[in-house]
Formats: sequence, structure tokens, C-alpha cells
Amino acid sequence: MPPQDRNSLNPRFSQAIVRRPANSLGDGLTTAHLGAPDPDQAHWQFALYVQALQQCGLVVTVLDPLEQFPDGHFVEDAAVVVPEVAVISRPGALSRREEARYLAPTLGQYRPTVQIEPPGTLDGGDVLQVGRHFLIGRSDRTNDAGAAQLAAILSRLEYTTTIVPVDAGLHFKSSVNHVGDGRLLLTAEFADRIELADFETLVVPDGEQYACNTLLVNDRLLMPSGYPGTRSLLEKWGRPVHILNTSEFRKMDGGLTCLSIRF
Ligand code: CIR
Repeated sequence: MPPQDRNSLNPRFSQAIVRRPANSLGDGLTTAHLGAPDPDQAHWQFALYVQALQQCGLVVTVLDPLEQFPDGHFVEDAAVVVPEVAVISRPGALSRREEARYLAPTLGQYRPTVQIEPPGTLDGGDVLQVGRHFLIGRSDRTNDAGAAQLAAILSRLEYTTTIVPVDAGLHFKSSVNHVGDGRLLLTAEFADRIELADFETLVVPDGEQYACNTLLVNDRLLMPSGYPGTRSLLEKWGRPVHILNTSEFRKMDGGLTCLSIRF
């Protein structure tokens, strides 16, 4: 990562797009073995998530559920948005591929759009921005062609990119997230990765891997409940930490970053 001014590393968002979970959410993809999500609890947790984004100062556009897409509320996977453009992704899972098409018109109200084209596949959950630099995970969902297309779009806009193999967790951001000032919160598996060598890192305690999916929104950190070790690590850095229960989304391999697109 080229050197950057610390302040410019911290994103300022004014908008978010979310989609209410469908009652079919339990039919989505999952590897979690945590049982079926309860739709009522999921709706309640989602409402508190939207409220937290609003408390961070964001105007939140709430889209209607799509019953035919049980993973459709994980909107992050369907696009990557920068000030210049919205990149509409081509999700790696076949059952999710059409979700991006339903999101594109909304994003088109805010940005020109460009599309990841076949044979490329890309999930937004594999894309982490830190200032002018993007880490792009190469995972079971994001293939080489998809990662290369995104890198080419971003480099034309003068962003820098690094492609990082993801051999643990569903997406890159299941294991690595930016918690401010260029610091990455990550699992032990990613701690010694050469592609991340330029970053300061905070490694979550054993058994708290899910807490890596913490979301920096303006000056606050939204983090999942139930991870006291990670919470005290983050509180040391002085940013307010807002705890949210994500139990029903976790059952479907989802978390705080996947539930919105921020820009
Ligand atoms: C899936 O497997 O695609 C969904 N059940 C979960 C997606 C979570 N998205 C994310 O981490 N960005």
C-alpha cells in the first residue's frame, strides 16, 4: 500500500442502501450449522442495524425484500461503490447471481454504473477499501477474472489494489476489516500474510473470529455482540463501539458488513 495520510484513511459515508430480509431467509446459503434463523428476530435485529447506521449520520435507503432471493438482504455482495462509479458485481454463487440486477437501478440514481462481466465473478464481501487502496480477496466466490476486472476499473480511477488469496472463511471480510487509521482487525490465519505486511494489525482472540466482521462507519465501530476480547481490544483505540446482535444473520454466514452498501 502506498503511504497515505492517516485521516484520509477513515471513510466518511453519507448514504447506505439496505434490503429488508425476506421471510425465506432460512433458505439461503450457509455453512454455519447454527440452526434456522428466526424471521421475527432477524427483522428486529435488522431494524436495530438500520437505526445504528442512522445514528452514524447516514441516510438509509431501505429496499423491499425479495422472497425469491433468500440471501438478497446481504446487499454488500452485489456492488462496490466509490465516489466515481458503482461497480455492479456478478456474485459467485449461482443462486445469488441475479441479486445484483435488482440493486443496479437504485445505485444508478447515485453513480454511473459498470458491470463485472462473465467469466468474472465477484462478491463485494471480498473487497476492502482502506483509503485509496483496495484489498481484493480471491475466494470461492470471487474468481481471478472478477478480481482482475475490478482491479482494472479501480486503477483507471487511480486507486491501488492488491489481490489476496482467501483460504479461510467465506469472504475476505469474514476475516479482515479496517477499523480506522489504516489498522486491520483480523484472524490469526491472516496475521502474517505478506499482502497485509504494510498494515498495523489487531488479531482477534481465539474463538472470536466472527468478530472480525466489524464495520467502521464514520467515527464509530459497529461490532457483533458476544465477543468481549475483541471489544476490549477495540475500545483501547478510543473509537465508540456500538454492539449489535447479529445472531440470526450469523446462522446464514452473514454479518454487519454484508447487510449494507455504504457510500
Ligand atoms: C452467502 O453465503 O452468500 C450468504 N448466506 C452470506 C453472505 C454474507 N456476505 C458477506 O459476508 N459479505
